[in-house]
Amino acid sequence: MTKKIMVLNGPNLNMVGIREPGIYGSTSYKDMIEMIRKEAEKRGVEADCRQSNHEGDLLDWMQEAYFQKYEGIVINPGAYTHTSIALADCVKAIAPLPVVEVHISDISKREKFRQVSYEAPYCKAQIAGEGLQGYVHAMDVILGK
Ligand code: CA2
Repeated sequence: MTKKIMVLNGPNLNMVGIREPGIYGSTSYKDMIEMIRKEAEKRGVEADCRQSNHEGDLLDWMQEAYFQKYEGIVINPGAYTHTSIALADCVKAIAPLPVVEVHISDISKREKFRQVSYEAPYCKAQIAGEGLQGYVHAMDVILGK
């Protein structure tokens, strides 16, 4: 059976490419997902890509990845990065399943509130500022490449 990586996107990430192209680029969410799926395929894995504006969905899906024995999780939690202790607890709870946090923009160079990540301390890595390639880089981290 093909190995699976779960690729999660949090609130508003379905809007990339539509607004704020200076920060998030001009590629649509649909095209971004297509690129991630193709890159996963090249690596012999399936990217199971999901997006939600609801925190609980992200928690349910992370737990699902754990129980269904995915290879790992790539997650851009969007603004929940900076607010959610529940997401941080979840990353901790599903250890040792590798979770890699991705941000399209370089959050270290943005507003102070974006420089805080509650889950990053429990993640295998945090990748920020690499644009959409950050998702591919994150899959490689999970695959040990
Ligand atoms: O840089 C990232 O990937 C972020 O996770 C994106 C989040 C933001 O809240 C984080 O601080 C950094 C925002 C998601 C996209 O929001 C949009 C807002 C307007 C137009 C298009 C997207």
